[in-house]
Amino acid sequence: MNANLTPEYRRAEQQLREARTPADKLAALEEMLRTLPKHKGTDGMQADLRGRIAKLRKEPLKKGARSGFTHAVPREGAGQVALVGPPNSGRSSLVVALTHATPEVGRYPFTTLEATPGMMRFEDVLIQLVDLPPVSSQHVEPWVFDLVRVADLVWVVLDGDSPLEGLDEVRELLGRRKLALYPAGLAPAVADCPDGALQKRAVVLATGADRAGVREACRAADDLLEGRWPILPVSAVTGDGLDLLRQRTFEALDVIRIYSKQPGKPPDRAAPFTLPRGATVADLAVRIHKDLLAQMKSARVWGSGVFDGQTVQREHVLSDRDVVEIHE
Ligand SMILES: Nc1nc2c(ncn2[C@@H]2O[C@H](COP(=O)(O)OP(=O)(O)O)[C@@H](O)[C@H]2O)c(=O)[nH]1
Ligand SMILES: [Mg+2]
Repeated sequence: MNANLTPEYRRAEQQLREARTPADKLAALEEMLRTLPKHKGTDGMQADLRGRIAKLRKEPLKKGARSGFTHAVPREGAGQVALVGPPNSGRSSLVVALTHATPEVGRYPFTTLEATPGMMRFEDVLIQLVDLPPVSSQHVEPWVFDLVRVADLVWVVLDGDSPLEGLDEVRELLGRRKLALYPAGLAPAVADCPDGALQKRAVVLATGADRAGVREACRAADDLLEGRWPILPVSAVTGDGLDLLRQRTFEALDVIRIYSKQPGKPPDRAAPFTLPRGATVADLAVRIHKDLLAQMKSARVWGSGVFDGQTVQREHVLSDRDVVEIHE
């Protein structure tokens, strides 16, 4: 079969062969789906991967399953963000400030012992934040690494008083579990990535921007790291930096928003579908309904890169904010 598979896809395939836990398998399958070239010739492979992912995602819910991954958080919205940081770095406070969720905020190092999801709004999409217990050299709940593996993005949440130490510690502890972070917006650095590690995009932020000296500490850290790990100062108390954080997070997820419409009706602007950048009309059809792709005859698109209402085929690559009408 000649599906023009990319080196990224081959790497993900290799990851799958080496995967030992359901979480690793899930992460590898999702990476395969993400990097699989999307065209007619790979429709079957796409369907197969989607089926295997769906099956694995259900697995932890199986009664009496002994292996498996007990703290899985079902993904919702435009993407899942895992909040990783040292004890008391302000993860739970951010989740409280940005979502309707109510994880406990406290002065004790291990206040948060569960994974607590909440939905953060950015413009017309919702992004899922998952508050996690701390990572520290003293102790990490082992399942925290599983959740990081399957997340779309990591927020490294640092205490603004000592951002550099925190960043080093987080990267070191994840690295031991073969998880390599790289800053969103920059390409993964080969030198930073130990053999066989899973690369995860990260946005790095420091809390406490309302306190004296924190912004300076962030700037000093940026200088020391020569701009390789931009640190965004934020405050859960004053809300400083939170708008920028939402925006950076949306950009880091690298998704596009698509509004579907029915023939003769206005588009549904209330709840866009979100798809990975590079997604096609076929990807959208599958997302809308599992049988729609088989029934689809053609589609019309309004948006950038097309004239209004242009008829396109299933391989057509969509752009952010396109309006799409699918004809059966
Ligand atoms: N001044 C200030 N205090 C904060 C900020 N974020 C968190 N805190 C405080 O830091 C402590 C730890 O916060 P928490 O969210 O529980 O940290 P977690 O352990 O990372 O979840 C709490 O006392 C918070 O009130 C912030 O942006 N500014
Ligand atoms: Mg907490």
